Amino acid sequence: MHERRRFLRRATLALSAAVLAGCDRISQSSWGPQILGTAETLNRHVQRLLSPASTLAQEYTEADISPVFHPNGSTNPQTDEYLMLAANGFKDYQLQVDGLVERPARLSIDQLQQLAQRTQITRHDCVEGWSAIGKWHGTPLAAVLAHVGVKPAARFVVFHCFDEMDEDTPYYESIDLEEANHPQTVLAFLMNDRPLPVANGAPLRLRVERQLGYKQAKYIKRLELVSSYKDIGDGNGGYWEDQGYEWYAGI
Ligand SMILES: Nc1nc2c(c(=O)[nH]1)N[C@H]1C(S)=C(S)[C@@H](COP(=O)(O)O)O[C@H]1N2
Ligand SMILES: [Mo]
Repeated sequence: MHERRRFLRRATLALSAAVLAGCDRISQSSWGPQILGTAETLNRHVQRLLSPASTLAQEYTEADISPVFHPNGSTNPQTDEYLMLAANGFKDYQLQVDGLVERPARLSIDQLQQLAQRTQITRHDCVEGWSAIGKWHGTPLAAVLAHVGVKPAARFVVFHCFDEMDEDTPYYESIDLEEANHPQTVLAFLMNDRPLPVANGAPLRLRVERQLGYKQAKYIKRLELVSSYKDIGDGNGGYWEDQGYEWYAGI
């Protein structure tokens, strides 16, 4: 597995170099700068060539589920809004969905459940060097997007979270619409057959299984459809991205 990953990394680098070599010419044309604006975007495009949109992350069996799923990052949000919701078991929770959508909505967990449901057992890989296998059950993000109707100008889904990091900066993340509509991209409310624990992101977290741990936004408060994430946070598409991590965190 490691060998294969190393091979893919190397192939990615080689391809990036090859594409970059042709890049000067491409960036003369009007669409060039948009598509090849940053090495980051390029990296994502090259990764997509190696692993197309339809690729599924590996799924595991019940026997593979880790006895402990180590909570990481925020594990106990302390904002007033979150504490109020937590105080009565998140019964009043509603996911806000707005931005570039036809029908902005507020959806309870029950309403989400009625849209569609999916279960998957997958491996979570954190950049800090640990992995864990967990069983996730929730609503595919694609079903939520279909419910609200995505406007043509929308390109990304931004996940705004309840928890605040240093200096009151809220955690946030973003993925593009291709990733958002992938069958394994799920808004999960059950973990290992039980309501998601607070430590792991209650009441609702993202599972976007082909990417690293920091993309798996916990404590989701609001989904915002945007054409660009430049005006959110420091403009790099996520809390950790604003500290220098890659936006496309492919595994
Ligand atoms: N809202 C929010 N989401 C978050 C984080 C966080 O601090 N806040 N940490 C991320 C990181 S780095 C990891 S590895 C996973 C950890 O998920 P877990 O607590 O279920 O293990 O959540 C991710 N999502
Ligand atoms: Mo992580």
